[in-house]
Amino acid sequence: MDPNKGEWAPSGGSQHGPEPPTGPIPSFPLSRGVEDPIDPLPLGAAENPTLPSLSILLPALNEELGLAEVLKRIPQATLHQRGLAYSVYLLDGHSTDQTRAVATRFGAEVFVQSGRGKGAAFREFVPRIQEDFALFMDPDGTYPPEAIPDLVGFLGADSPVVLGSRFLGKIDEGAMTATNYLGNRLLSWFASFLYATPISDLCSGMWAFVSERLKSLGLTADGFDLEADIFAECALRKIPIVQVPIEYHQRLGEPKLHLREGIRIALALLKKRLRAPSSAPQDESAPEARWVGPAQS
Ligand SMILES: Nc1nc2c(ncn2[C@@H]2O[C@H](COP(=O)(O)OP(=O)(O)O)[C@@H](O)[C@H]2O)c(=O)[nH]1
Ligand SMILES: [Mg+2]
Repeated sequence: MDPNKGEWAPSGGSQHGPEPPTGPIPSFPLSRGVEDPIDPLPLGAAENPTLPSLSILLPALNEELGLAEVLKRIPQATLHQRGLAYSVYLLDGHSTDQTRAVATRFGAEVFVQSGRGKGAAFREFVPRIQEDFALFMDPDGTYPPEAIPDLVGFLGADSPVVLGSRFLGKIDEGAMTATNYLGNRLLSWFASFLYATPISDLCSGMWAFVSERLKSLGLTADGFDLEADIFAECALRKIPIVQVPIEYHQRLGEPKLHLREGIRIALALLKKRLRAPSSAPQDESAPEARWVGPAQS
Protein backbone atom coordinates (compact mmCIF):
# COMPACT_ATOMS: atom_id res chain seq x y z
CA MET A 1 0.00 0.00 0.00
CA ASP A 2 1.24 3.47 -0.80
CA PRO A 3 1.79 5.38 2.44
CA ASN A 4 1.44 8.67 0.57
CA LYS A 5 -2.08 7.78 -0.44
CA GLY A 6 -3.38 9.46 2.68
CA GLU A 7 -6.07 8.19 4.98
CA TRP A 8 -8.40 5.45 3.90
CA ALA A 9 -10.63 6.32 0.96
CA PRO A 10 -13.62 4.22 -0.09
CA SER A 11 -12.41 1.43 -2.34
CA GLY A 12 -15.68 1.41 -4.24
CA GLY A 13 -16.05 5.17 -4.65
CA SER A 14 -15.62 7.11 -7.85
CA GLN A 15 -11.94 7.81 -7.20
CA HIS A 16 -10.88 4.23 -6.57
CA GLY A 17 -13.07 1.94 -8.54
CA PRO A 18 -16.56 1.04 -9.61
CA GLU A 19 -19.76 2.17 -7.91
CA PRO A 20 -20.79 0.14 -4.86
CA PRO A 21 -22.50 -3.14 -5.67
CA THR A 22 -26.28 -3.32 -5.59
CA GLY A 23 -28.57 -6.31 -5.05
CA PRO A 24 -28.37 -8.97 -2.32
CA ILE A 25 -25.58 -8.47 0.19
CA PRO A 26 -23.28 -11.48 0.63
CA SER A 27 -22.21 -12.55 4.09
CA PHE A 28 -18.81 -13.48 5.48
CA PRO A 29 -16.28 -14.17 4.10
CA LEU A 30 -16.06 -11.76 1.22
CA SER A 31 -13.37 -12.20 -1.35
CA ARG A 32 -11.49 -8.94 -1.64
CA GLY A 33 -10.04 -9.81 -5.02
CA VAL A 34 -13.49 -10.25 -6.51
CA GLU A 35 -14.96 -7.28 -4.68
CA ASP A 36 -12.44 -4.77 -5.96
CA PRO A 37 -10.10 -6.00 -8.68
CA ILE A 38 -8.44 -2.56 -8.93
CA ASP A 39 -7.22 -2.51 -5.35
CA PRO A 40 -7.23 -6.08 -4.04
CA LEU A 41 -5.75 -5.10 -0.65
CA PRO A 42 -7.75 -1.99 0.28
CA LEU A 43 -7.40 -2.56 4.00
CA GLY A 44 -3.68 -3.20 4.16
CA ALA A 45 -4.15 -6.87 5.01
CA ALA A 46 -1.43 -9.38 4.28
CA GLU A 47 0.56 -6.90 2.26
CA ASN A 48 3.61 -8.10 4.10
CA PRO A 49 2.90 -11.32 5.99
CA THR A 50 5.80 -10.69 8.38
CA LEU A 51 4.21 -7.53 9.80
CA PRO A 52 2.28 -7.80 13.05
CA SER A 53 -1.38 -7.95 12.13
CA LEU A 54 -4.46 -6.27 13.57
CA SER A 55 -8.10 -7.20 13.34
CA ILE A 56 -10.46 -4.21 13.68
CA LEU A 57 -13.89 -5.45 14.76
CA LEU A 58 -16.98 -3.26 14.40
CA PRO A 59 -20.13 -4.64 16.05
CA ALA A 60 -23.15 -2.93 14.51
CA LEU A 61 -26.89 -3.06 14.29
CA ASN A 62 -28.30 -0.51 11.84
CA GLU A 63 -25.33 1.85 11.91
CA GLU A 64 -25.11 2.90 8.24
CA LEU A 65 -24.31 6.52 9.14
CA GLY A 66 -21.77 5.91 11.88
CA LEU A 67 -20.13 3.00 10.11
CA ALA A 68 -19.40 5.05 6.98
CA GLU A 69 -17.86 7.78 9.13
CA VAL A 70 -15.71 5.32 11.08
CA LEU A 71 -14.50 3.45 7.99
CA LYS A 72 -13.57 6.73 6.32
CA ARG A 73 -11.53 7.81 9.32
CA ILE A 74 -9.49 4.67 9.98
CA PRO A 75 -5.94 6.07 9.87
CA GLN A 76 -4.56 3.93 7.10
CA ALA A 77 -1.29 5.82 6.67
CA THR A 78 -0.46 5.87 10.38
CA LEU A 79 -1.16 2.16 10.76
CA HIS A 80 1.07 1.53 7.77
CA GLN A 81 3.84 3.71 9.20
CA ARG A 82 3.61 1.82 12.49
CA GLY A 83 4.16 -1.41 10.58
CA LEU A 84 0.73 -2.91 11.18
CA ALA A 85 -1.12 -4.95 8.57
CA TYR A 86 -4.80 -4.77 9.39
CA SER A 87 -8.17 -6.10 8.36
CA VAL A 88 -11.58 -4.65 9.16
CA TYR A 89 -14.61 -6.78 9.99
CA LEU A 90 -18.20 -5.69 10.44
CA LEU A 91 -19.88 -7.88 13.07
CA ASP A 92 -23.41 -7.39 11.90
CA GLY A 93 -26.47 -7.98 14.07
CA HIS A 94 -28.88 -8.55 11.14
CA SER A 95 -29.13 -4.89 10.20
CA THR A 96 -32.10 -3.86 8.12
CA ASP A 97 -30.56 -0.64 6.80
CA GLN A 98 -27.53 -0.23 4.51
CA THR A 99 -24.93 -1.20 7.17
CA ARG A 100 -23.66 -4.30 5.35
CA ALA A 101 -23.63 -2.50 1.99
CA VAL A 102 -21.58 0.33 3.50
CA ALA A 103 -19.05 -2.15 4.89
CA THR A 104 -18.76 -3.91 1.55
CA ARG A 105 -18.37 -0.62 -0.27
CA PHE A 106 -15.46 0.38 1.93
CA GLY A 107 -13.80 -3.00 1.50
CA ALA A 108 -14.45 -4.37 5.01
CA GLU A 109 -15.28 -8.04 5.53
CA VAL A 110 -18.86 -8.72 6.60
CA PHE A 111 -19.65 -11.28 9.30
CA VAL A 112 -23.33 -11.76 10.12
CA GLN A 113 -23.85 -13.16 13.61
CA SER A 114 -26.09 -16.19 13.98
CA GLY A 115 -27.94 -14.94 17.08
CA ARG A 116 -28.65 -11.54 18.57
CA GLY A 117 -26.79 -9.11 20.82
CA LYS A 118 -23.45 -7.31 20.73
CA GLY A 119 -21.77 -9.69 23.19
CA ALA A 120 -22.98 -12.75 21.29
CA ALA A 121 -21.65 -11.32 18.00
CA PHE A 122 -18.25 -10.63 19.54
CA ARG A 123 -17.98 -14.03 21.23
CA GLU A 124 -18.98 -15.81 18.04
CA PHE A 125 -16.27 -14.02 16.09
CA VAL A 126 -13.37 -14.21 18.57
CA PRO A 127 -12.35 -17.82 17.76
CA ARG A 128 -12.05 -16.80 14.09
CA ILE A 129 -9.52 -14.05 14.73
CA GLN A 130 -6.27 -14.84 12.95
CA GLU A 131 -4.47 -11.54 13.48
CA ASP A 132 -1.96 -10.98 16.33
CA PHE A 133 -3.96 -8.12 17.81
CA ALA A 134 -7.66 -7.35 17.91
CA LEU A 135 -9.44 -4.06 18.55
CA PHE A 136 -13.16 -3.55 18.79
CA MET A 137 -15.00 -0.26 18.72
CA ASP A 138 -18.65 0.72 18.38
CA PRO A 139 -19.00 2.17 14.87
CA ASP A 140 -21.66 4.73 15.79
CA GLY A 141 -19.48 7.82 15.37
CA THR A 142 -18.83 8.23 19.10
CA TYR A 143 -15.38 6.60 19.32
CA PRO A 144 -12.31 7.98 17.51
CA PRO A 145 -10.79 5.72 14.83
CA GLU A 146 -7.77 8.04 14.95
CA ALA A 147 -6.89 6.56 18.37
CA ILE A 148 -6.54 3.01 17.00
CA PRO A 149 -2.74 3.11 16.42
CA ASP A 150 -2.09 4.54 19.90
CA LEU A 151 -4.24 1.97 21.66
CA VAL A 152 -2.64 -0.90 19.77
CA GLY A 153 0.78 0.62 20.50
CA PHE A 154 0.29 -0.10 24.20
CA LEU A 155 -0.27 -3.83 23.61
CA GLY A 156 2.47 -6.22 24.63
CA ALA A 157 3.18 -9.38 26.62
CA ASP A 158 2.78 -7.53 29.93
CA SER A 159 -0.10 -5.38 28.72
CA PRO A 160 -2.41 -7.67 26.74
CA VAL A 161 -5.55 -5.57 27.23
CA VAL A 162 -5.98 -1.85 26.52
CA LEU A 163 -9.08 0.20 27.28
CA GLY A 164 -9.94 3.51 25.63
CA SER A 165 -11.25 5.57 28.55
CA ARG A 166 -13.65 8.40 27.88
CA PHE A 167 -13.49 9.60 31.47
CA LEU A 168 -9.72 10.03 31.30
CA GLY A 169 -10.09 11.73 27.94
CA LYS A 170 -12.60 14.25 26.68
CA ILE A 171 -16.36 13.90 26.30
CA ASP A 172 -17.89 16.34 23.82
CA GLU A 173 -20.73 18.49 25.05
CA GLY A 174 -24.01 16.69 24.39
CA ALA A 175 -22.30 13.38 23.54
CA MET A 176 -23.48 11.74 26.78
CA THR A 177 -26.74 12.50 28.58
CA ALA A 178 -26.58 13.28 32.30
CA THR A 179 -28.29 9.94 33.02
CA ASN A 180 -25.78 8.01 30.93
CA TYR A 181 -22.89 9.90 32.54
CA LEU A 182 -24.11 9.04 36.02
CA GLY A 183 -24.89 5.44 35.05
CA ASN A 184 -21.46 4.94 33.50
CA ARG A 185 -19.75 6.44 36.54
CA LEU A 186 -21.78 4.37 39.00
CA LEU A 187 -21.16 1.14 37.10
CA SER A 188 -17.42 1.86 36.95
CA TRP A 189 -17.31 2.53 40.70
CA PHE A 190 -19.37 -0.56 41.43
CA ALA A 191 -17.10 -2.75 39.27
CA SER A 192 -13.93 -1.29 40.82
CA PHE A 193 -15.27 -1.99 44.31
CA LEU A 194 -16.64 -5.46 43.58
CA TYR A 195 -13.47 -6.72 41.90
CA ALA A 196 -11.01 -4.61 43.93
CA THR A 197 -9.55 -3.47 40.62
CA PRO A 198 -9.79 0.14 39.51
CA ILE A 199 -11.56 0.81 36.22
CA SER A 200 -12.33 4.33 35.03
CA ASP A 201 -14.73 3.54 32.18
CA LEU A 202 -16.31 0.09 32.44
CA CYS A 203 -18.72 0.55 29.53
CA SER A 204 -16.31 2.05 27.01
CA GLY A 205 -16.93 0.66 23.54
CA MET A 206 -13.26 0.71 22.52
CA TRP A 207 -10.84 -2.03 23.65
CA ALA A 208 -7.71 -3.65 22.21
CA PHE A 209 -6.21 -7.07 22.92
CA VAL A 210 -3.39 -9.46 22.23
CA SER A 211 -5.57 -11.96 20.36
CA GLU A 212 -4.34 -15.09 22.13
CA ARG A 213 -5.12 -13.58 25.53
CA LEU A 214 -8.55 -12.47 24.34
CA LYS A 215 -9.28 -16.02 23.22
CA SER A 216 -8.29 -17.35 26.64
CA LEU A 217 -10.92 -15.26 28.48
CA GLY A 218 -14.06 -17.12 29.53
CA LEU A 219 -16.51 -14.56 28.14
CA THR A 220 -20.20 -15.30 28.60
CA ALA A 221 -21.98 -11.98 27.81
CA ASP A 222 -24.60 -11.85 25.08
CA GLY A 223 -25.58 -8.20 25.08
CA PHE A 224 -24.39 -4.82 26.31
CA ASP A 225 -22.72 -6.47 29.32
CA LEU A 226 -19.83 -7.43 27.01
CA GLU A 227 -17.42 -4.79 28.33
CA ALA A 228 -18.28 -5.58 31.97
CA ASP A 229 -17.65 -9.23 31.17
CA ILE A 230 -14.24 -8.46 29.66
CA PHE A 231 -13.32 -6.38 32.70
CA ALA A 232 -14.50 -9.08 35.15
CA GLU A 233 -12.54 -11.80 33.38
CA CYS A 234 -9.38 -9.67 33.35
CA ALA A 235 -9.77 -8.72 37.01
CA LEU A 236 -10.39 -12.30 38.14
CA ARG A 237 -7.43 -13.59 36.13
CA LYS A 238 -5.26 -10.68 37.25
CA ILE A 239 -4.68 -9.59 33.69
CA PRO A 240 -3.66 -5.92 33.78
CA ILE A 241 -5.67 -3.39 31.78
CA VAL A 242 -3.93 -0.34 30.39
CA GLN A 243 -6.30 2.60 30.18
CA VAL A 244 -5.66 5.22 27.56
CA PRO A 245 -7.60 8.52 27.31
CA ILE A 246 -9.84 8.85 24.26
CA GLU A 247 -12.33 11.39 22.99
CA TYR A 248 -16.05 10.70 22.86
CA HIS A 249 -18.28 12.37 20.29
CA GLN A 250 -21.95 12.77 19.55
CA ARG A 251 -23.64 9.66 18.23
CA LEU A 252 -24.77 9.27 14.61
CA GLY A 253 -28.00 7.27 14.32
CA GLU A 254 -30.30 5.83 16.97
CA PRO A 255 -28.97 4.42 20.28
CA LYS A 256 -29.94 0.82 21.12
CA LEU A 257 -28.96 0.80 24.78
CA HIS A 258 -31.70 1.56 27.29
CA LEU A 259 -31.56 2.46 30.95
CA ARG A 260 -32.52 -1.04 32.09
CA GLU A 261 -29.28 -2.32 30.55
CA GLY A 262 -27.45 -0.64 33.44
CA ILE A 263 -29.20 -2.95 35.90
CA ARG A 264 -28.45 -5.94 33.70
CA ILE A 265 -24.76 -4.97 33.61
CA ALA A 266 -24.62 -4.56 37.41
CA LEU A 267 -26.25 -7.98 37.88
CA ALA A 268 -23.86 -9.60 35.40
CA LEU A 269 -20.90 -8.17 37.36
CA LEU A 270 -22.32 -9.50 40.60
CA LYS A 271 -23.07 -12.95 39.19
CA LYS A 272 -19.58 -13.38 37.79
CA ARG A 273 -18.00 -12.19 41.02
CA LEU A 274 -19.98 -14.66 43.12
CA ARG A 275 -19.17 -17.55 40.79
CA ALA A 276 -15.54 -16.50 40.51
CA PRO A 277 -13.51 -19.25 42.21
CA SER A 278 -14.65 -22.08 39.96
CA SER A 279 -15.30 -20.25 36.70
CA ALA A 280 -12.22 -18.09 36.33
CA PRO A 281 -8.90 -19.79 36.97
CA GLN A 282 -6.15 -17.25 37.56
CA ASP A 283 -3.64 -16.81 34.82
CA GLU A 284 -0.44 -17.77 36.62
CA SER A 285 1.75 -16.33 33.89
CA ALA A 286 0.15 -12.92 34.25
CA PRO A 287 2.04 -10.23 36.14
CA GLU A 288 0.57 -8.71 39.28
CA ALA A 289 -2.58 -6.75 38.61
CA ARG A 290 -1.58 -3.21 37.91
CA TRP A 291 -3.11 -0.15 36.50
CA VAL A 292 -0.95 1.52 33.93
CA GLY A 293 -1.73 4.74 32.11
CA PRO A 294 -2.17 8.39 32.78
CA ALA A 295 -3.20 9.37 36.29
CA GLN A 296 -6.81 10.31 36.75
CA SER A 297 -7.20 14.04 37.17
N1 LIG B 1 -23.61 -7.17 16.20
C1 LIG B 1 -24.47 -6.49 16.97
N2 LIG B 1 -24.21 -5.22 17.33
C2 LIG B 1 -25.11 -4.57 18.10
C3 LIG B 1 -26.30 -5.18 18.56
N3 LIG B 1 -26.98 -4.26 19.31
C4 LIG B 1 -26.23 -3.13 19.32
N4 LIG B 1 -25.11 -3.31 18.59
C5 LIG B 1 -24.04 -2.35 18.37
O1 LIG B 1 -23.36 -2.18 19.60
C6 LIG B 1 -22.82 -0.85 19.65
C7 LIG B 1 -23.24 -0.19 20.97
O2 LIG B 1 -24.62 0.09 20.94
P1 LIG B 1 -25.16 1.55 21.21
O3 LIG B 1 -26.59 1.63 20.84
O4 LIG B 1 -24.25 2.54 20.56
O5 LIG B 1 -25.02 1.64 22.75
P2 LIG B 1 -24.58 2.89 23.59
O6 LIG B 1 -23.73 3.77 22.74
O7 LIG B 1 -23.83 2.29 24.71
O8 LIG B 1 -25.86 3.53 23.95
C8 LIG B 1 -23.35 -0.12 18.44
O9 LIG B 1 -22.35 -0.07 17.43
C9 LIG B 1 -24.53 -0.96 18.02
O10 LIG B 1 -24.83 -0.85 16.65
C10 LIG B 1 -26.55 -6.54 18.16
O11 LIG B 1 -27.57 -7.16 18.50
N5 LIG B 1 -25.59 -7.15 17.39
MG1 LIG C 1 -22.79 4.05 21.30
